[in-house]
Amino acid sequence: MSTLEPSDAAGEFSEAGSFEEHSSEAHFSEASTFSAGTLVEGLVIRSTGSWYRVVVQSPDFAQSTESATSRVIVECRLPGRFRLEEKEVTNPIAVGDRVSISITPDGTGSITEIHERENYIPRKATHGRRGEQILVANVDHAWVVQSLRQPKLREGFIDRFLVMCEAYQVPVGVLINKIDLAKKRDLNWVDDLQHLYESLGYPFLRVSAESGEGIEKLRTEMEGRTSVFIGPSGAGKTSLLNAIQPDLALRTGEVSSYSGKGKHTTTFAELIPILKDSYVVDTPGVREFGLVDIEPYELSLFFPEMLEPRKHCKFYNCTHIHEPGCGVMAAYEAGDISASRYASYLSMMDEIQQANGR
Ligand SMILES: Nc1nc2c(ncn2[C@@H]2O[C@H](COP(=O)(O)OP(=O)(O)OP(=O)(O)O)[C@@H](O)[C@H]2O)c(=O)[nH]1
Ligand SMILES: [Mg+2]
Ligand SMILES: [Zn+2]
Repeated sequence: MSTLEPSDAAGEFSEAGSFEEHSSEAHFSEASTFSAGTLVEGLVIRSTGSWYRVVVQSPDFAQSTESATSRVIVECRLPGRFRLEEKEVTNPIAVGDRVSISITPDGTGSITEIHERENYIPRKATHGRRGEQILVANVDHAWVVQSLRQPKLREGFIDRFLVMCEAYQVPVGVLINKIDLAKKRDLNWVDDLQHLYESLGYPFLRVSAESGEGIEKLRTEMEGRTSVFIGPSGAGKTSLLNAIQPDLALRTGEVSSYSGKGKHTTTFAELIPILKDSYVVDTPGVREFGLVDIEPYELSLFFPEMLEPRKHCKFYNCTHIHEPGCGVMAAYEAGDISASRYASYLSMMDEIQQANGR
């Protein structure tokens, strides 16, 4: 069982990305046996911009006993009219979307309908393009992944992502990886963080892809759900998935000892089948998670500890920074709001106000 299959051995020498290629395809049976014109529903697991990889129930499902082989992959195109309809987003269809497709004579599919999303996580468009991009749709649970060191844990990153998830109604938790690298004082810090985030209602797990600590707990959290991992490059998102299910054998990268940063090993978001009836989206590392579509006066709605104090503000449009009679500042001064969270609030407010002023 531990020996490499010939295909794995070959993969070691091929281009970047080929392991991911290999691992996702291994879960599904080969080419579809649908006849042209058939209409089916499926789940988008990968998007390259022009082609969408969609997983659908196999037509010979009845004879199949194993669930993995009851599904097939259909490579699909999106007719131009959809691209025109959704102007504000740069990608009309995202990983995680449920779609209807029509099988074409060459065995590929044409997307005919995008089903309504339960939720989604947006991010600012990359490569200097304007507007927003949908990172992933229909998420059951998101995890913000930070490594304790290499790269160093940043509370500001955690708070930004938590705010985005609150704003977009995505359940979210905090994962602190590389706990094996912890020194004594690091552990006290992590204890404080755990106390803080749990008191705000966020699940908090300390894990190590290296030593295996916490992996069983994480596995339980992921079972039966579609999860997504977000964090900086090098935090160990992909390594955690490999620890959860070693036969995924996804490509991981080194962290540069010079900069302490990762090298962007994962290059696109992909929905990966993992465990039983579960999916996970491994995303490429992001340096910072930008805020999308949040107004200055609503920012405090996405900080659970500010919900009650903000009711006591004298002004209905209080920004909780300088106004007299501010309930949030009073709570902060009384020690009921942590210094790091209030600092995150100020930094996000600054970003929103600057963006609005432009
Ligand atoms: N010591 C230690 N190293 C780890 C751990 N998890 C991951 N690493 C190392 O961190 C480096 C980066 O891991 P990746 O899994 O590629 O990180 P990533 O977050 O997927 O990075 P991107 O794909 O670039 O976003 C690799 O060298 C891993 O071996 C851990 O728990 N402990
Ligand atoms: Mg990765
Ligand atoms: Zn206020």
